[in-house]
Amino acid sequence: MAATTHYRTCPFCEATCGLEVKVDGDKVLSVKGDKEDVFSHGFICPKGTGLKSLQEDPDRLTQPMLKQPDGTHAPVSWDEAFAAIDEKLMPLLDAHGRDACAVYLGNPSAHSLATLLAGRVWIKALGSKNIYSASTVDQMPKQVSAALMFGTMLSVPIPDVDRTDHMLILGANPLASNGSLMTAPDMRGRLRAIRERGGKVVVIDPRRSRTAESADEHHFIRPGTDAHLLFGMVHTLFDEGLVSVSPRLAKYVAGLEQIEPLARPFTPEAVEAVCGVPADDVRRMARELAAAERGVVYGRIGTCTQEFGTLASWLVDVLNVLTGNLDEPGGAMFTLAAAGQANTRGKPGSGRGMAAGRWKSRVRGLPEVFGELPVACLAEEMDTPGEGQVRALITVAGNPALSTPNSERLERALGDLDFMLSVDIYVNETTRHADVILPAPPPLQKSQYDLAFYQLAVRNVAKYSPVVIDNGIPSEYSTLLRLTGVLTGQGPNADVGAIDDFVTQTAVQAELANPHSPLFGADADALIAQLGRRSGAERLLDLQLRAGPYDLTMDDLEAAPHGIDLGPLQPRLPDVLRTPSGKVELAPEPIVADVERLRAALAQRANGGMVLIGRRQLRSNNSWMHNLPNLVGGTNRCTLHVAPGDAERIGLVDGGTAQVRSRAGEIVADVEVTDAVMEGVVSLPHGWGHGRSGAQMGVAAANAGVNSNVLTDELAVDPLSGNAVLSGIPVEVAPAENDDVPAGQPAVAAETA
Ligand SMILES: Nc1nc2c(c(=O)[nH]1)N[C@H]1C(S)=C(S)[C@@H](COP(=O)(O)OP(=O)(O)OC[C@H]3O[C@@H](n4cnc5c(=O)[nH]c(N)nc54)[C@H](O)[C@@H]3O)O[C@H]1N2
Ligand SMILES: Nc1nc2c(c(=O)[nH]1)N[C@H]1C(S)=C(S)[C@@H](COP(=O)(O)OP(=O)(O)OC[C@H]3O[C@@H](n4cnc5c(=O)[nH]c(N)nc54)[C@H](O)[C@@H]3O)O[C@H]1N2
Ligand code: SF4
Ligand SMILES: [Mo]
Repeated sequence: MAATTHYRTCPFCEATCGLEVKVDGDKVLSVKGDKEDVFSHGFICPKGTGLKSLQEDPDRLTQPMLKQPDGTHAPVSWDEAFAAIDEKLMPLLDAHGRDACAVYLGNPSAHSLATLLAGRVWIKALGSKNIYSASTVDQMPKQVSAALMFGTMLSVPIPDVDRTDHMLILGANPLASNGSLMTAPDMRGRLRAIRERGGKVVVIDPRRSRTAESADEHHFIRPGTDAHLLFGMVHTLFDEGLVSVSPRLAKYVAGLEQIEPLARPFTPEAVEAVCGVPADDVRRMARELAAAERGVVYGRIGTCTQEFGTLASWLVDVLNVLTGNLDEPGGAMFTLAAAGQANTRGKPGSGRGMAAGRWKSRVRGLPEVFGELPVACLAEEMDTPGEGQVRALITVAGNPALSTPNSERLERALGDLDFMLSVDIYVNETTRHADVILPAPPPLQKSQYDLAFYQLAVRNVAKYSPVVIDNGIPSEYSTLLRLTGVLTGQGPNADVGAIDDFVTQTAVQAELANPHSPLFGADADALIAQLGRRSGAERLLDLQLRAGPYDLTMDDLEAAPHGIDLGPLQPRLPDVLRTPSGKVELAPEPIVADVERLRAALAQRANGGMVLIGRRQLRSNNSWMHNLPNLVGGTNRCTLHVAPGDAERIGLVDGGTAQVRSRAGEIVADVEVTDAVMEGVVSLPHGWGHGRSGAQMGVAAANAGVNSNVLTDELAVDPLSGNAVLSGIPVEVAPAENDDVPAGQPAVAAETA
């Protein structure tokens, strides 16, 4: 066979880089950046080549796995696997009701067209209130603040990095993560360009991260206190007469008058005592932001996975409004995606607003948000007996055994389930508990369109990548539709094509009946005929494109393998809004009510105790890329970063080990002494802790590390979003007592990951 060249989007992170992939049959010859990609222009990070190693990974599943009586997993046919699901799951649902089966959707499911589009179908067919996802260990606070302020959960204002002169970054390290809630390939180049055009980049982080290192200015902050700092800046703007909301913006904003009184107690001096940023710097940062012609504040996971996550997420956009930077070029803008965006659907300019609190979790009574419950509640829903107890679990592309708080409790509960099904690519820490594991195709064996991340991009772009290598693993779309067949009582061998036709017809009917759709009133049969030869996820995407704000179809995307550039972000107010008032709600009632908690915390001074934070590593991807030999090792190791002063005080040495204990658990970690982390804070990356019995990931087991989520506390959540607090966990740190614990390798030159 001859080598062929294919262009496709990398699915591993939010940056959506274009890759050039050369294959010969099913052998991958090379993976490079696609120089002609309209968005990434050839940029690629070290993980991009993981596409090849993942394709070749002998541990990756290619067949369904069935748990045997002795607890091991053995390969079976698809028919046998679905027969087992039908036989075990359906009687359980009949006996205990639909809520007895919980769902957990992991991060890669947000990167997959197939799982996103099928998700609406099979989860509805299951009909459970116990829906969980990685969102509540991630960005849920931002979704809550965005929905309350602008009306939908993905109406997140995106930094217009390519036109800004001043960028204040809190709790994000895009030089390692490659950007999040800000889809932008090559953040290093984009941040450098800000400085080259005379602008300024300021980073707020308890660690001197890669991004902090390359910025103009970096301030350490005590973990979990960003909302205090941001309120101190808001206070300064009012105090010094620096609020400048343009007349255009003022027309669309409600609640402005409530902000000044809310900010009053948060004087720069008062917040300094809590967050550790000097009052003069707080004032200066506020003045510089206000003075910038085009400035933007951007907060990411460090501002979300904390005690005041929703407040901090809200204050980021309050500052963007008060400095006149919302919806302005170079400020924080709303992306206009080609497909699937809720804020382009329905009547422009107003809507139903945020949905939350329609039901509560059984044990702790935490409210549902956007149809899901906090994953911090999942273990207790499984291990607390009584009416409504969760007895079964379906995971799709998730590894909650490593990624969610108090994971030891969760793992115990997983072991006690009556039934568990996973759709995944590995037998790992989570799926080893599953009765049935259905394999998902690896990236080169599936098509891609980033339905979610093109809604959060710094430019308007659209790109579709077809399957490169077809090795016969069914797409997750058809696997999950086959599961729908089981869940709707059609048995294990339902006609997936018929379910797919039904799904498409239902979607077409809904579109034609929507008076605000460009397809309103069209003829259903004619439209279905136009959707033509495609089926499955592609056909649904074609429909969404036709119903979207650009004149695009799947044919257009297929004809543009390097993507379609739809231009820089444009002002979208007021049409983007879906709040009931038709305004930007600057002071939403639930958030205002939570400010009192933040004010009370002004009295809390640091008590001298240590707190734990995480960090992301350039060559990792949460928990699941540690089996790729070209990525693990070297600086990509699981080490506890400790500041030199703390190490000396506690008696820790570089290359030694430390015992770290929290309310939830205890671990022993290899120590790396580095002044990149502030005093009083230790940092451990998440996603490690491999090598568990029953898992089948040889390379990961040899580079096991320890699981930071043994230490995080499932009882600590941000009340408005239910998001887990993963940053600022109180811990006790001591030299490891026991010398048989494997000691750390000699520290490599301290990587500021
Ligand atoms: N302490 C701490 N914990 C954290 C974080 C933190 O910063 N600190 N970060 C949190 C964040 S932001 C996130 S998003 C979560 C992630 O939490 P999860 O999504 O639960 O975890 P991942 O490690 O992303 O695991 C992804 C799973 O999907 C599988 N997989 C990979 N590709 C595919 C595919 O194409 N199809 C299918 N079906 N499966 C696939 C992998 O084998 C793995 O089992 O972790 C969170 N946990
Ligand atoms: N290489 C790589 N890329 C990834 C991932 C990965 O695992 N590896 N994961 C992907 C996922 S799922 C996500 S969600 C994104 C996340 O993308 P980012 O939000 O950019 O995530 P991080 O790189 O963890 O950066 C968070 C920063 O917040 C800091 N921080 C911790 N606590 C606080 C705090 O209280 N206040 C402030 N101001 N800062 C704090 C940490 O020190 C860290 O530097 O990355 C994605 N990209
Ligand atoms: S930055 Fe993200 S999308 Fe780009 S190559 Fe790296 S992992 Fe893939
Ligand atoms: Mo994430």
